[in-house]
Amino acid sequence: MGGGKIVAGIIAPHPPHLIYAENPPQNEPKSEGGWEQLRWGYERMRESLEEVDYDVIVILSPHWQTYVGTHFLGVENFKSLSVDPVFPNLFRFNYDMQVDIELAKAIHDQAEADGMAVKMMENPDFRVDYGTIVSCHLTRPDWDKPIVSISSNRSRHYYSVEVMQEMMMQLGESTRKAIEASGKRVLLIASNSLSHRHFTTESAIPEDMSKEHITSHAMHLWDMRILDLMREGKTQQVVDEMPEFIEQAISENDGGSLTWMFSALEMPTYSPLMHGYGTIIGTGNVIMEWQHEKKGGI
Ligand code: 2X7
Ligand code: FE2
Repeated sequence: MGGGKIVAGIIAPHPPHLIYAENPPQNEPKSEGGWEQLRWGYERMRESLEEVDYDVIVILSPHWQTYVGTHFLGVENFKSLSVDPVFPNLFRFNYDMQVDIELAKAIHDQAEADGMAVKMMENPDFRVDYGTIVSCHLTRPDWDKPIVSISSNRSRHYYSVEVMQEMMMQLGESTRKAIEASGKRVLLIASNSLSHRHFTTESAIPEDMSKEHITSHAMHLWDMRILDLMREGKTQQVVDEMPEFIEQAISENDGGSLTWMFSALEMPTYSPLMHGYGTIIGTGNVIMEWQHEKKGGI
């Protein structure tokens, strides 16, 4: 077919606190708000994405962890209750999502042809990870677009950050080739926090913002360094510095989502839109958009 396109790529972090604070009807626990800077950032990003025409969302979440290969959701509809294992007091979310199996299979097949170990996940009772659910909800609360959900192969843990990066660079290329061949217009989501050192105790009122701050100055400096590099269009340098960032800031990019997205976007050198930055239980989170089609990307 051909003519498919990645129209935009975003970093959309997934702490369940953001859903809790937003009080959507799907989530059982109710809050008094909180984490407004990040939620306003998401609001700005949703406004910006209203101008982007896309058919499907393709997302990679570090909370769907697979150790043998990269997996793809392969059932048309998933509907269940997602309970966060660490924060059941904040996140008990009724989800109902459609999967674009055709595109999922196309990326799977392309990655396989390119030498990767892959698998379609065809168990209808599979519980979708909360990273995928939170990022998709906050990006598109109407749930009116199908998604392709890609697992995070934990090659970082089995091997090293360097092996993870090589695999994600390949997966990004395979993703791009399959999208181009599909004829579809695609929004990519890298679902992750930046620095990822978090508090180990919860305050009496989880949304008490007088208790929210970055865990340390060192984490702040790391987040600002990576943010500045991305804003300057130095995505290759971000990838080059990733091993140190992951080692020193326990970055959630160890799941590969950012490297995968940059590779799929062909290492963009233009400036992304900065929609917001904020901390959640001490971790650093940014909401950022690469306006790929507008900037002349494929
Ligand atoms: O998954 C997360 C996260 N990445 C950061 C902070 C808090 C909770 O969940
Ligand atoms: Fe996370």
